[in-house]
Parts: sequence; C-alpha cells; structure tokens
Amino acid sequence: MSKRALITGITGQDGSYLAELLLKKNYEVYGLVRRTSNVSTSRIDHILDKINIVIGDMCDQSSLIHVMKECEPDEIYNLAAQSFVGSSWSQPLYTGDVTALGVTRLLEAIKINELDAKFYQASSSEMYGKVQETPQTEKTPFYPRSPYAVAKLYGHWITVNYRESFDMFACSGILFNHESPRRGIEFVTRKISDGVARIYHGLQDELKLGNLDAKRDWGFAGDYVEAMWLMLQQEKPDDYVVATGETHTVREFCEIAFEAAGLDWEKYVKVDPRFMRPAEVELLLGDSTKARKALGWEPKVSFKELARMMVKSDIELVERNIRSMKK
Ligand code: NDP
Ligand code: GDR
Repeated sequence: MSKRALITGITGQDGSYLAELLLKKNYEVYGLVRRTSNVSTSRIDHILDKINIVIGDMCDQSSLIHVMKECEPDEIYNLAAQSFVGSSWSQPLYTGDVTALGVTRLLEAIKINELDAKFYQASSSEMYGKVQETPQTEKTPFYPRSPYAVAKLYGHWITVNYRESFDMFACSGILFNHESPRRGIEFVTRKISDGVARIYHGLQDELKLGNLDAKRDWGFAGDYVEAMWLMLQQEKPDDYVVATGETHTVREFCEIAFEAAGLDWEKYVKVDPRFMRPAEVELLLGDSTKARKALGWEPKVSFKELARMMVKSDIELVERNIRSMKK
C-alpha cells in the first residue's frame, strides 16, 4: 500500500518540489491550502490532478485537527510559514502566529487524533543569526536576528520538545538558503534573476538592492527536498543541517547572474537603503557532514549552475509574458 503524506505549504517553492518527489515515490499526497481570494496554486497547477487539496490554516487549530483526521497521514511535512524575513519586522505577531505557534497547533492535531505519524519541521539557518562560529553545525548556538528567526527557533524547540515529551518521530531539518526558478520574487536571488531578465528584455534599466555584502550558503531547492524525505526514512528521529558548505556574497550572485545574460552587473545594480534590514545576518555557511554521512545526502547543483538556471528561466518567462501581451 502506498504511503500517505500531508504537506503544509504545498503551494510554496519547497512544497511544490516535495510534492513532485513524493508523487514519483508513489505516495498519496495531501496538501494543506489556505483560503485566499486569488488562487495560489501556480507552482502546483501541473500536478493538481494528482494531489488531494485540503483546506486549512496554520492559525486555525480546528481546521488542522479536521485535516489531520481526514488525511490520516503516515508522514507530515510542515513547510508552511510566513517565510520572508524582511516582512517579519512589519508583521511580527502574525509571523509568530503562523511560523511559531502554527507548529504547536500541527503537533497538537497529531496528538489529539492519536496518529502514529512522522513529522518534519522546516527549521532554518536563520536561527544561527549573529555569527557565533563557522561553519555552522547542529551544535552551533543559536542567536536569531529577526522576528522570523525567533519564530523559527520556537518551532525548532517545540519539535524537539514533543519528540522528547511524547516519543514522537519528529525531525527538524536546519536548511540553509535554497533557491530555484520557483523562488518567491521578493527573495534576493529571484529578485536578481527577474531583474536581469527584465533588463535583458529592455523593460527596466536598474535593479535596486540592499546589503550586497551579506553572505549566504545557497543551494538548489530540488536537492533539499530530498533531504527532508530522507530524514523521515531513518530509524530514529533527529535534527540535521542541510547546506552546500560554500558561501557567497549577494554581490557574487549579481556578478554571475548578469554575466549569464551577457551584462555587466555594475552598470545596473544600485544600493537602496530601503532594502537594508534593521538587524542583518552577515554570514551563513553550513556544515552538513551529519546529513551527508547518516542520510547519504549531497547537493547536486552548484552555485553557478543555480544562478544560471534561474536567469535562463526568467529570461524565458519574461519573453513569454511580452509575447502574450502583444497578442
Ligand atoms: P514559501 O514562502 O515559498 O512557501 C510558504 C508556504 O506556506 C506557502 O505555501 C504559503 O501559502 C504557506 N502558508 C503561509 N501562511 C500560511 C498559513 N497561515 N496557513 C497555511 N499555509 C500558509 O517558502 P519556501 O517554500 O521557500 O520554504 C518552505 C519552508 O521552509 C518555510 O517554512 C520556510 O520558512 C522554511 N525554510 C526555507 C528556506 C529556503 O531557503 N527556502 C530555508 C530554511 C527554511 P500561500 O501560497 O497561500 O502563501
Ligand atoms: P533570507 O533570504 O533572509 O536569507 O531568508 P533573502 O533572499 O530575503 O535575503 C538574503 C540576503 O540578501 C540580502 N539582500 C536582500 N534581500 C532581499 N530580499 N531583497 C533585497 O533587495 C536585498 N538586498 C540584499 C538580505 O539582507 C539578506 O542578507 C531566506 C528565506 O527563505 C527564509 O525563509 C529562510 O529561512 C532563510 O532563507 C534560510
């Protein structure tokens, strides 16, 4: 019999890749979708006929209890979050409600329904925040630097706590930044690849960014969802860092992305203080030795390949949009 998985955040970047992966593995896939006035399924439209959509919201306990009862999943992947660090300063309470308390609501929904399900929590390298040591491992102390990171830290520890208190199979994946052509447009890599594409097609002549010196350990989202699945296939629940082990500045990402379109980034990129953050995470660099050894996981797409893949995809997307506007 095929396994059943419930993915919260299925309409997001990672949710869409994970749903594809689980379908390939013959899972019966359920996806939690919240009610919105506009349809938000563009990333999963191509697989909508293969998955089961269930309606609920991370802020609404009763909906999660009902959804859990309806799906009776073997595995639950909690990817839902207010995931944009920048917005977490303007919406700190909402971010806490979805990204922190939402995790407890989901764990409670499992408990209340007495399900024997495995649970994956999408923890984040943002929890490391202010640099304590590099590279960052599962043992590095946390020092969150945004309401988002504080909320994720709560989600991380409540997952550990339910594992230890109730013997739940609950894992946290401490994932470093991962990107793709499906990345939300407000995140820096996609903002750059979209900007490059629009400049390439003559639709804009500059790109405004914030801190170009920030360093991130960027990987490909398609590689990272495999690590999520692997964590739930182990004998024992545990927490793992998932990262490439390389760090690059935003400036370097600009260089490669513009170069991919035959453009010189210095002619177009302008620093705009509006995109600076009240508190910055200067440097993230992950050590995923534990995941590599225990899960046999490793990233396949390099930093350069990732930037080029995103630019190529956005150049094609902008071109399609221009053509459809002319029709
Ligand atoms: P996205 O922002 O692309 O997706 C977030 C998902 O959460 C969307 O499906 C969104 O739905 C859903 N969501 C938001 N609020 C609610 C709510 N109240 N109820 C139900 N669903 C909700 O994030 P990613 O795919 O990039 O990331 C997945 C998870 O991994 C997130 O938890 C993120 O914080 C975490 N993470 C991401 C990393 C990365 O580099 N991408 C790194 C480390 C952790 P809708 O479409 O309706 O908005
Ligand atoms: P991050 O991703 O905050 O690391 O969180 P983001 O791409 O937003 O920022 C990365 C770095 O780039 C700098 N930056 C800019 N960022 C944005 N968004 N826009 C700009 O114009 C800009 N200019 C410079 C930022 O200051 C920052 O240093 C992502 C999210 O996916 C989280 O949900 C996840 O937990 C972490 O990655 C790991």
